[in-house]
Amino acid sequence: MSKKIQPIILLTGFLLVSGCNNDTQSNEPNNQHMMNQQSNEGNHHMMDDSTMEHGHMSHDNVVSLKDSTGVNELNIPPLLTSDATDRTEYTIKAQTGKVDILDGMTTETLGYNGDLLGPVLQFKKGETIKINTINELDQETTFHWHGLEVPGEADGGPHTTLSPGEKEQIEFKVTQEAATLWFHPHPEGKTSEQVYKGLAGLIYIEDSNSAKLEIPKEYGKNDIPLVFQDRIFDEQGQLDYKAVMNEDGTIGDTLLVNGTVNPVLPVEKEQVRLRLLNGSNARNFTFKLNTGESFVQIATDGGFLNEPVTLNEVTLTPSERAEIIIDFSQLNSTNDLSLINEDGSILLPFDVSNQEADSLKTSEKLNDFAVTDEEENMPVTKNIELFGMMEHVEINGKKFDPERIDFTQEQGVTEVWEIYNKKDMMGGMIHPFHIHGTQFKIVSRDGVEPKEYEQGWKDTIAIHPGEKVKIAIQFKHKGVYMFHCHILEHEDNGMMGQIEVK
Ligand SMILES: [Cu+2]
Repeated sequence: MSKKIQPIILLTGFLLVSGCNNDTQSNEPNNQHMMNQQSNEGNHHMMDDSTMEHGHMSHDNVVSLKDSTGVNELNIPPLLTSDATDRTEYTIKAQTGKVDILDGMTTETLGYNGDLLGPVLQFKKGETIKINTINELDQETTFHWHGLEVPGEADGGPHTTLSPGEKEQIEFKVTQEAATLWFHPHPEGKTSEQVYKGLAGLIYIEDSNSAKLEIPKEYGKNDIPLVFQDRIFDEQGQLDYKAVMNEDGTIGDTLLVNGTVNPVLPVEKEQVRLRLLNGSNARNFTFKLNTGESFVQIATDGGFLNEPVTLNEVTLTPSERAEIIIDFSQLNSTNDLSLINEDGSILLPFDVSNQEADSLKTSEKLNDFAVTDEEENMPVTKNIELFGMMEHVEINGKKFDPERIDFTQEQGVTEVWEIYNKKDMMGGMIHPFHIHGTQFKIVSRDGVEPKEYEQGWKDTIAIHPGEKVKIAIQFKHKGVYMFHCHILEHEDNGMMGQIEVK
């Protein structure tokens, strides 16, 4: 956690005179400040008005990603099977690795049960799961199950670190509905670097509803896991986090999808389900087809939407998920088709075969989700104010203190929280706000009912500068849980608090 002196902000001329923090910034040419066309000095002095207007390290004008050339077939992570045939027991090891990500270069990485990223864990609702977590790194780590409704002691927050060489078995029952969740480390002040170097994996929950729905389900064929992460490789092909780290969120120019650079996804002319995870430290993605054609979204972070929602684009801030279905049999042309980002950069080209696959009709009714009248009319009982920039980020005027409990809530009791992203004099930035150990409902954004594609279970929500969002939230289990900004550098800089559920 940063113990830096707060900057004295002089309004006249927007001069920032600070500590001056340049000791924490690298002069490497591929530093994000340079990529934003700001000199290292310029970041603190004489920023032009347009930069100021959109908020310091604005995420609106970050460096574009290099287009995927589509030369490498997308890596599909293995599904992790149980260690035992008579029970659901798994082993997950955090370890170091070496991968030839770039041509002719070997990158030092971190991974779960492998060199980079992790396998996909598949749980069924109702199962009791045992996971043997093993830390084979030379540093502390934790195993956090993002979006999973588990007791605080199994959640893998910063209080439950494993030292190098340490093992721990955790156990929990899966009580929530079908969803695409993920897991990653959460050690205090070290999350950004460990995720950046490759520690992340997906969790699928299936239930009786997902089993009966007509949706694409063939893993790796028409049900595709997609972990999007932007990175900066140095000239030796390494992920030198300390050299490129940005206090306001580390943004890269090179996209990895499931750890693959320049990926291409082969598909047949059929409906294909893409399970999108924004696994970046800080970059927001707006996914769309380069033809502008539509697709349907079927799921949010924590479950299915009530019905497929037709969209032309879907935006995900760090750690948010969405499941979408693209019907490749219905598109006008399948030549040069790709998933692109808002600025047009090619994220994932599709190699569409001429083969027509069996056509499937997506179920029109997917789920039974609702914000009740009672929840809509409940008074706000917890207020969260997000504020700040760089290392001076805070929640309700405070930085994270592992010894301080910020809120308490009773197990199984729904409350309405209001989360406010307070603008700073430079406009502020979007903070993706995440709460551990539960899924919540969005009641309103600035008093207005959320859009159809947000009417589903969420564990992370993008809060825009100046926006006030109400959520209805309850915890099924007891324990201490984190709530924090999921720009990982903001989290590491203390934009995090704790709630104790009793
Ligand atoms: Cu933030």
